[in-house]
Amino acid sequence: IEGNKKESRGALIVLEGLDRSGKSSQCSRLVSYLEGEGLSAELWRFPDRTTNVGQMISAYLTNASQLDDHTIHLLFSANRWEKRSLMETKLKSGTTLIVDRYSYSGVAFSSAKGLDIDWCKSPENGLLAPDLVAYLDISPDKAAERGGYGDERYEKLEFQQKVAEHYKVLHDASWKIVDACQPIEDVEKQLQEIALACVKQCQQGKPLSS
Ligand code: T5A
Ligand code: NA
Repeated sequence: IEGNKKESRGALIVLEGLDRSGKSSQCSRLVSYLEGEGLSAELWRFPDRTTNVGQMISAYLTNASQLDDHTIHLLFSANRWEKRSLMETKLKSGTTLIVDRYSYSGVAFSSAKGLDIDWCKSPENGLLAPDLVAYLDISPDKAAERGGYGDERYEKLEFQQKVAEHYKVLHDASWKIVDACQPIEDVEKQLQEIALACVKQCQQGKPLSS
């Protein structure tokens, strides 16, 4: 009956992984796929370099500015906080968000620099909890072989090796680990299946949490 129909919400789906693991390629393919299935979906990314905070982050990443490790950590977190209410509105209105990096990047990269992991996690408390985290798994060596490993601050093999170790500490059983060394289309197919299942769960009333 129309009157009893519960508004279905969108899913918060996060892709994580080392630099060059293929997140951006897969996020845009996933959005196209979901739209093709008749679903409302948007591509989001963190850092969102378009905001004032995002511009400070971008300057730091391109080595145009220097910042204390704690300060940049808090800016990455602030960049997520400034988007929180819009994310919530979109999700509640039924739009699925495919997000290229989220809090896990924040914690993995900063703790890889040596910052205390609990300190790193604390400013993330209260952000929306993802319904799905898909980790694109690639060795740092393989990732470095891919095109365009550039001049950005963290794009160095030795540092990416540390980040990979810190991501491992963050994994829990709910993460979907996808072998990112497969051909692009195979990774895509796997992500389509797990994302669609997640979207359906959310449509069926899985609550949104912080
Ligand atoms: N960061 C981020 C923090 O420190 N704290 C935080 O809180 C956050 C959010 C910027 C940096 O900021 C750090 C992490 C980062 O170091 P970014 O702007 O997202 O983050 O930049 P990157 O993650 O570095 O984005 P990349 O573009 O490097 O990597 P992607 O998106 O993972 O990879 P993608 O899709 O661009 O692909 C890279 C290359 O590989 C090829 C692609 O064609 C492309 O050439 N490729 C494949 N090749 C073979 N097989 C496959 N399956 C392939 N998939 C892709
Ligand atoms: Na990217």
